[in-house]
Amino acid sequence: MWDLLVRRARLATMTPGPPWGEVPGLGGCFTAGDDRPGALAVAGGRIAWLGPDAALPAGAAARLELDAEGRLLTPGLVDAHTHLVHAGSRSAEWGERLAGASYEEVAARGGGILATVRATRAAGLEGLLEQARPRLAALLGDGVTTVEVKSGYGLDLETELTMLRAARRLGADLPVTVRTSFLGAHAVPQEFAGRRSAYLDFMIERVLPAAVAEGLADAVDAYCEPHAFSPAEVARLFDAAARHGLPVKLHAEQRSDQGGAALVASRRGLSADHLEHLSPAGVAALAAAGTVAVLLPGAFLHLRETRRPPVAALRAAGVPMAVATDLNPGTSPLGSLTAAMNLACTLFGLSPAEALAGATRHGARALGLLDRGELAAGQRADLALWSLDHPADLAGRIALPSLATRVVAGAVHHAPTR
Ligand code: DI6
Ligand code: FE
Repeated sequence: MWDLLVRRARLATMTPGPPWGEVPGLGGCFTAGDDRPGALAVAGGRIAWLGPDAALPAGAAARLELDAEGRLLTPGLVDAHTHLVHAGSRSAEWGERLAGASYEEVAARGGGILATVRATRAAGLEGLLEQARPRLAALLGDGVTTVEVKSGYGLDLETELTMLRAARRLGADLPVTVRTSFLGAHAVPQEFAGRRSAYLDFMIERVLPAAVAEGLADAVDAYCEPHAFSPAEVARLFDAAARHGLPVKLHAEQRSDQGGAALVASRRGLSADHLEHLSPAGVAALAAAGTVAVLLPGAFLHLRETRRPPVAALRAAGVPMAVATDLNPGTSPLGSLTAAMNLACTLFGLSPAEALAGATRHGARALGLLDRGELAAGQRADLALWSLDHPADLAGRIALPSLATRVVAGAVHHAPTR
C-alpha cells in the first residue's frame, strides 16, 4: 500500500529510463508520451515506483490518489541562489541607476549592499521573518520545493547569525527545504572601512565558527569583484571553509573577469554563479571540476547588462547549467523561478528543456543535493503538478500562475489558484 499515487500524468522525469521517450525538441526531458500517460507512486516520502499508467502493477493501491488528467508533473523546482532574507527596499537607488549612475557608484557612496545592511541590522529576527515570508510564499506558489538562502546583509556577528536563524526557521515552519550559505564576504561594513584584512580575520575567526557551531551554514559563498573581494581574499575564506568541512560556491565573473570560476573550481566547489564575463579558461576549469554554472538572468535584466554568459561554450564543454532567481533587493528583485527560466531562454539562449533542467536537476546539484531534481525511484517525493500540458510551457510564460499542486516529501499541498 503506497501513500500517494498520481495517475494520468505527463511526467517530465529529467533523467532517462526504460519506458520513457525523449520529448521531441526537448533534449533531456523524458515522458511516457501523450498517448501513454504516466503514473508515479510515493511511499515513506520517496518515489517508490513510476512508469506508464498501463503498467501499474495489478492491485496497486494508495491511501491517496490524484488524477492528473494528463497534466504535466515535474520534480519540485530548486532555486539554488537567493538572498530572500533581508530588510528594506532599494528602489530609490534603482531610480538613480535608471538615471545613469552605475551600480559601483551607488555602492561607493554607501548605498547598495550597505543600505540593505543598515535595514537588516535594524529589523531583528521577527522583522526579517515577517519580510521574508511573502517572498518565500511567492517562490512556493511557483513550484519551488528547495531553496537556498544566503546571509551577507548583516556583516556583524549577531546579524549574520540572525539572518541564518531566520532562514532555518522558514525551513522549519514551511513545507520547503532551506539550504543556507554563509556570505560574510559580501561587502566590507562601515565599521571596518579601510581595514579589509581585519574584517576578513573577524569573519574567519569569529563569525563563521559561530555559524558552524550553531549548525547554521551548509556552504560558504563570497562576492568576488573589484568593489567587493579579491580572489586572494576569497581564497583565505575558502581555506577556512575547508577547515570546517563546508563546500564552497562563488559570485564570480558578474561584472568583470577575476578568475573566480577557476578559483572555485580549484576547490571542487558546488557552483560558480552569474558568469557574464567568464573566459574560455574559466569554462574549461568548471568542466574539469564538475562545478555547476548558476545563471541568474534576473540580475542581468535588472542591471540592464549587455554581456551574456557564454552559454554556447558552457553547453559545448558539458558544464551543467542551473537557473536561479538571485532574489535580492538590489540587483534581482525577482520572486518567480519560472520567470527566471523564461529569461534564461529569452536573454541567454537556453532551450526550454535546459531551463527546466536548470531549475530541477542542475539546481539540486548546485546545492550538492543528489536526492532530488529528477523523477526516479528512490528520489525524494518533491513534485510539482502544473495546469499545463507540455514541458516547454513552463518556461514559455511569464508570471502566469500555473501550479496546481506541490508535493513535499510525499505531503500534498494544493495551490490556492488551482
Ligand atoms: N548578488 C549579489 O550578492 C550582488 N549581486 C548579485 O547578483 C549584490 C546584491 C545587492 O546589491 O544587494
Ligand atoms: Fe547573489
